[in-house]
Parts: sequence; structure tokens; C-alpha cells
Amino acid sequence: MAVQIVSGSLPNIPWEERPAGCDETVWRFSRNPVVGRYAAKTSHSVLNSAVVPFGEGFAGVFRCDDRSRHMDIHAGRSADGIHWEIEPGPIRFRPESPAVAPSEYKYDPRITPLDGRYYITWCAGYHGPCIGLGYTDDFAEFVQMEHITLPYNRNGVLFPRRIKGTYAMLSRPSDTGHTQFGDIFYSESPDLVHWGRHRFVMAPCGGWQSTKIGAGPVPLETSEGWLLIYHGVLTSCNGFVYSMGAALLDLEEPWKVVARGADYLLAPAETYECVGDTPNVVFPCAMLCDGDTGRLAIYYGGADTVVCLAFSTVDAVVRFVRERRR
Ligand code: BMA
Repeated sequence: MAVQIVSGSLPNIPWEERPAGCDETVWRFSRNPVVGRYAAKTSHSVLNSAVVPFGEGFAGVFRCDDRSRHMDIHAGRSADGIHWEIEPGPIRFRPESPAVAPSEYKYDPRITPLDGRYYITWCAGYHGPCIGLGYTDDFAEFVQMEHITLPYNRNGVLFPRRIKGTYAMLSRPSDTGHTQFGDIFYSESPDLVHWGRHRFVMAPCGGWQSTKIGAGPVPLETSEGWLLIYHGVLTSCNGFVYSMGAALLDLEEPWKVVARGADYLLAPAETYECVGDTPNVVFPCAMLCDGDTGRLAIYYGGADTVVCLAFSTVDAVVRFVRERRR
């Protein structure tokens, strides 16, 4: 299979070959975690975070919970995508207009390169969790736009191009707390401010994804559809278990699911995924792709405490979704 990928060359993508004897579709980096819990000066934990290629290297927005346990997002830079320098303080967004309400807290960022700049979405505290939006051109100055959903919503992820002329987003309507439900929805906007034409995409469906699901990294455009990595949650007698899976969405009508993998791609098994502030969490928020080789580097939070890396290829994940489909 040779899936066509709409993604540029990224020869310096972090990479490690699949270990000998491993036949999993996704494999972990041998030097996980790549960002430790104290990587920022005042952090209690550094977790569910987003990265993109930037300049000669990489830039990122990292969720850092501080030692008062306030949740915020910090900028970071890296030459190789593995060793990160994270700013000691949170990003100071300049409001786009005086009417833009600051977020009481920010967590679980995603970064979408779009229209030549970097848009950042996050879960924002504004009378409950909703989706915040901002942008940067240089990872030094950041602008906050209007919140793009009402409370309660989480896991807002922008598509990396307009679809039939409109901006597009996946999100997961929810509630105030440790939500026991959650479907993925699709919404459109002419201007990144006004959102509508909401469409249902997919719901929990049993097993590792039986309680709730939410979009992870920015969807990757391929000849087989938008490749979506997402998280799925199972409720065990010991609480939630967060795993990572994949689906393909129609390129022009992304609320139509082309195929969806029955099995998870990665579930908590290593100590850094099973032990931490929240046990048993694999929470993907970013993915790098090298368009020449199809290599994928997926960044995910481990146990709500650290940031980890896992690898695969576009061909392998697409084959997995198609062959192991529900
Ligand atoms: C979700 C979010 C994530 C977190 C997950 C597991 O509701 O808070 O940031 O990783 O729960 O605790």
C-alpha cells in the first residue's frame, strides 16, 4: 500500500525503527518520557502537549500544571523534537479585542498550521470548560481570539485547511467535570469566530472506547481520507482508562467515517502510562509526519504527568484501520 500524504518533507522528524520482534502498528520511543514532570521551572507535571515543525527545528505548546495545581500552557522550543526547552512561565496572550475574556485555566493544547500561521486550541476555563483559540506566527507573541464554543466542551481540534471554503473543527461536547460520556462532532466556520452546521461524527462503541472519545492530533490529509488519531476511554472498577486509536474520515465531508479501527493502537502498559497523577492515561495531542517516508511521530501525555513519543507510518496506521475495522 502506498497512501498519498498531503504533508511536507520533514527529514528531521524524531524517529526510531520498530524494535526487532515487535509487530505492533505503533511502538514507543525507547527513551520515554521525552518531557519530564519538572521540565518547566515551576511545573508539577508536563503532559498533554502539542508540537509542530518550526524554523530549523520544532516548537510546541505544553500543558504545565504548576505547584498550586493551576493548569496553563507554556511555549517550548527544540532542535530535534526530543530535547525541549520549556518557558518557565505560561504564555501571555494578547487579547485580540478588549471583549475577549481571559481563560481561567488552559489545558490540552493542539496546534494547527493554517493560512500561514499557527492556531492554538485549548480547553479553556470560561464558566466551565470550553474551547479557546489563539494564534502565533513566531512562538514569541501570542494572540487570543474569542472562545469558539460555549461551555461545556473539550478536545477542540481545527483541520489544517479549509474544507469546501470553510474552516472546520472537531470537538467533544461534555459537562463540568469528569464526564461520563462524549461523542465527536464536526462544525464549520466562515471566519474562525462563528461556528455552525454541526454534524455528528462518531460515538463511543464498546471496549477501550466505551465511555467517551475525543479527537487527538490535528487530522492528517491522505488519499484514504483524513487520518484521525483519537483517544477512547473505558471505565474500569479503578476509574477511567485512556487509550489511543485511529479512524479515517471523508476528505470533503469529514463527519462521514470511512473506517474506524476496532482495536486500540496504544493502551497504558508502561509504568509512565500506568503510574502518575492519573493512572492509566495515554492522551495523544500532536503528530508529526514526514511526507517523503510516511513516518509518524505521535506525542502523548502519560498518566497526566509526562510527555511521551510513539512512532508508526501512515501506511501502517491506514492498513490497521482498514483491516481491523469495526
Ligand atoms: C480529561 C482531561 C485530560 C486528562 C484526562 C485523564 O478529562 O482532563 O487532560 O488527561 O481527563 O485524566
